[in-house]
Amino acid sequence: MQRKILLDCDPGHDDAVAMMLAWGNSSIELLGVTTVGGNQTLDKVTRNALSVATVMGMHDVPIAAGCRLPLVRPVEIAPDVHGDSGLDGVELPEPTVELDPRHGVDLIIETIMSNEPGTVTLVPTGPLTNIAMAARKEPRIVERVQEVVLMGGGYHVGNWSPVAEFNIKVDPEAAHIVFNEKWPIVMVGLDLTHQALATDEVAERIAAVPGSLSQFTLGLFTFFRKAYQDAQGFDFPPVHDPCTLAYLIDPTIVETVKVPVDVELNGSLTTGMTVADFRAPAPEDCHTKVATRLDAPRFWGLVVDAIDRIQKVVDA
Ligand SMILES: [Ca+2]
Repeated sequence: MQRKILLDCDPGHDDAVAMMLAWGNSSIELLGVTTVGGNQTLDKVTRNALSVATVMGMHDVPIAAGCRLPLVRPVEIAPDVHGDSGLDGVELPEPTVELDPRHGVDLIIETIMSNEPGTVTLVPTGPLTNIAMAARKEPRIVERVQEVVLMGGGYHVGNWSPVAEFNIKVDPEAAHIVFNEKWPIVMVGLDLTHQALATDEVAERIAAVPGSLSQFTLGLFTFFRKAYQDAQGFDFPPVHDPCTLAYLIDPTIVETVKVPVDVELNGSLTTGMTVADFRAPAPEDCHTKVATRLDAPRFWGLVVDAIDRIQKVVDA
């Protein structure tokens, strides 16, 4: 059975790969894409989403722009990691996919409310502003959502501070709202996504797929690798966001453990930290899981298959 998902993203190199996996895997039904200010400004990431949709021939999935700014804090973007466009390293085509006129938050609400309860999964891969706003605007979505599988946070390391990950750090109040609603949450954080490294071997596997989409992906990886080398001291870039989709496609690829998680708002050093409590067996009502271990070869197998499948449809 297909998993119906809404992808809420800020493309973003790894978001672009998440779009490929969401669009190019037969066990996912992509109901919509919403954008949020994050890796770059809302205008830039929205254009990037439309361009990536154009590259993939994705014309029938609504794409709507969401929130421009975090709920409380000043906006932060990540040009050191994603470049001036938010998707540097590739030639982005002029979009031929049109933007849905709705606000992203309304697209999220309308999609959840118009589908059977318990059938729509939210997949946020940017700051959680849209998801928090949707939960506040229409609280009934919380019990209708099947699961929230988000890229963000980490229980051991940070990347935007010693202990905070970018998506959570940019809008910690939104993250606090999302983690404290009682929907089932899977936190696919840095502990997991730092295992999703685009190594030379991965690049070779992608390069072996005929067509332009593999070249597009390699262009993304080349820029992303340099950025991660320069800004964060990685040999190879971690491709965070598609790990959420891998979990949904095949949960045996992403191991999880049930632990309570909350978001620090008031720390002088730790604001935006996702605090996971590993001390004891999780309480009965624990609604959060954290991702711990990735089967990287099978994860990359999914990405390669998605690129191949999309290319064949584009060529047909
Ligand atoms: Ca992202």
